[in-house]
Amino acid sequence: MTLSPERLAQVYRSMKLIREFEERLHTEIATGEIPGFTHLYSGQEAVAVGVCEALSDADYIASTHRGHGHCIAKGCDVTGMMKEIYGRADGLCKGKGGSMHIADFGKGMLGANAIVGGGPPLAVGAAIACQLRGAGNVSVAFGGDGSCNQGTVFEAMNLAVVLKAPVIFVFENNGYSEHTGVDYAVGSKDIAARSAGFGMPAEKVDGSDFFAVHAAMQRALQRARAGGGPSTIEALTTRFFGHFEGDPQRYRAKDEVAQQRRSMDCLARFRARMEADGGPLTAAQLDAIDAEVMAEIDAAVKAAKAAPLPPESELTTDVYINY
Ligand SMILES: Cc1ncc(C[n+]2csc(CCOP(=O)(O)OP(=O)(O)O)c2C)c(N)n1
Ligand SMILES: [Mg+2]
Repeated sequence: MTLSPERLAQVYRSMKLIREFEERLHTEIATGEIPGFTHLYSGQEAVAVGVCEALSDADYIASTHRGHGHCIAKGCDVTGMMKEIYGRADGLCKGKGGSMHIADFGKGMLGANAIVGGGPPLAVGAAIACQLRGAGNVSVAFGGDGSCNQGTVFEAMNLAVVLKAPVIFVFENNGYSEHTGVDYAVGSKDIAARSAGFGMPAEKVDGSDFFAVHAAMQRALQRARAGGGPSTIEALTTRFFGHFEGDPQRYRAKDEVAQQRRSMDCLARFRARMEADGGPLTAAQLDAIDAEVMAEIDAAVKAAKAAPLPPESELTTDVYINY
């Protein structure tokens, strides 16, 4: 175990925050109070947290349409995010972005992105900026299994290899692109091997195991920070909800999710690992973190519901950035 007890507690806290954020949103969305479209990240927490644990605010991530987990793992303020999703004036993006466009440049979070395969070119651009600044910072491109079929992603991977850009491509293979299974949609059936074809190291990890993701990320990070160029991590994972909120999920077996909640729950697996290793975190410590997180999410929802909507006078501002 290379992480201190304090950092392990932070890891568990981040994964639990993501889970409760999403589980609570699932309930709140059903009330009809939240505008827009939402894609929940529950089930994939170990990927976001395993990847972001060793990143600083000066390292960048480019996210996807399923971005809440990436934001939380990168340190975005949970209340600011909740307000953003509720479309409130003091949300992280003034309530104008919503679930699919949360960004926080101060935290190196370049934005969720409704364009599948839109993140990798941005992440490569950010990586080139890191390379030019020469401070050893890196950039991460998150994408789903569906994104690996996009031309933008191919071009981004090739350019990263050619320029030895300090970027890590993280493909979260949750088995589906919308309602289409990965076995049907990905010709080679092997995303990591496809990345390797571009000339970079690529490994496949168990995305429900924080420690496996973290170890792979350490290898990729060392390489990128040392000027060795890009790497790919394919994390095998699952989503506990539908593609979007409201998806009836008729393309999944009846008991598929229930079974995966039993066998692929990264929080349960983290707890089991602590128990098997005899610590360093006890069950009581983890329970205390759970209680803190529940209170934090509850407060975030209350604050979001009470916050003002943007005034009409702000309707046409922030359309273009002001430098
Ligand atoms: C360029 C583009 N094509 C199609 C879509 C419609 N779309 C939105 S999400 C999605 C599936 C993405 O699947 P995947 O990359 O596996 O991510 P997941 O939803 O599983 O997290 C698609 C096809 C889009 N948003 N952008
Ligand atoms: Mg997918």
